[in-house]
Amino acid sequence: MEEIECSSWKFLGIPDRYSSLESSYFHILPVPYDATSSYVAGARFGPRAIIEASHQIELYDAELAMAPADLGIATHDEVPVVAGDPEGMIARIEERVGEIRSLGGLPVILGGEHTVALGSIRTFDDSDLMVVSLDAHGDLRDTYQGNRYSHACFLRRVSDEHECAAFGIRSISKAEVNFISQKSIPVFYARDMIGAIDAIDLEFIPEKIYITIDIDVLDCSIMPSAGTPEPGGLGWYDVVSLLERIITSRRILGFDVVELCPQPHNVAPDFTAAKLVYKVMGLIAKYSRNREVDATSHGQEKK
Ligand SMILES: [Mn+2]
Repeated sequence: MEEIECSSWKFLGIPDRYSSLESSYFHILPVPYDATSSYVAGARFGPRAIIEASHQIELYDAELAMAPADLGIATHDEVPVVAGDPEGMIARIEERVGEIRSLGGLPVILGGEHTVALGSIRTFDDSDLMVVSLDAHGDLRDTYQGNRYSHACFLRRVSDEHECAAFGIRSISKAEVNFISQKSIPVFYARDMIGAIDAIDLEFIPEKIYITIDIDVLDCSIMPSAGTPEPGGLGWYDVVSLLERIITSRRILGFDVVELCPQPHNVAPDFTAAKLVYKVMGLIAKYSRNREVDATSHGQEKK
């Protein structure tokens, strides 16, 4: 077996020829930010835990019969955290994601609390974009603890600008339920999804999407390392099947995995989060329309 140098600050620890900024398709942006956590703090340690755990992932994905790493995965430096200024933090993330997009790369954000996804989503002004959220919580409050940019308001701020849909919900306030019926936001409750992923009608999802995954969409038995763990969540294969159906034949403009809050004596959830990141890359590589569109755009503006 070929001896490869392993970089501790790279997703998968892959060698330079598979991880250069110029040639990689996927671009990991770690954002260690968790200013507004309301229960367990520590999502700031999420990106590092995911990158560390990723070194144990088998590069070949036997289910997909390919190695997604062949497309190249660059890992960028962490976004430095601005304390006490959520909007300033969102602006920094937006700038860094803009840089990734100008390289022609697909942004992959590692949180951090869910608010970090706003900085990524804000780089897209496409009116036909839908933001697809996987999350135990509604995150549709207008404000939370006096903050419009709390993690609990994430999807509400997205809904100010884009169409959105939410999957895996099992904790939501009455006011949020009223809001979703008022705005006709498609919401799928975890209880109705488990064991029935293939029966969900996903025709309403347009071609262009951004996917945001709060790790607590997974059940707390396999994902205890969440900032706000909830019982009754989806299993690994539920989430993978759902993502495969969402990604197939669509264009994914970017995605994020957020809210991993690592525990010192249980690395399994860190590995699960890392493997989910790699699985989404594989599903995009195999089933999305991304590569077809990228291949025909020949350096023209990619939007
Ligand atoms: Mn959540």
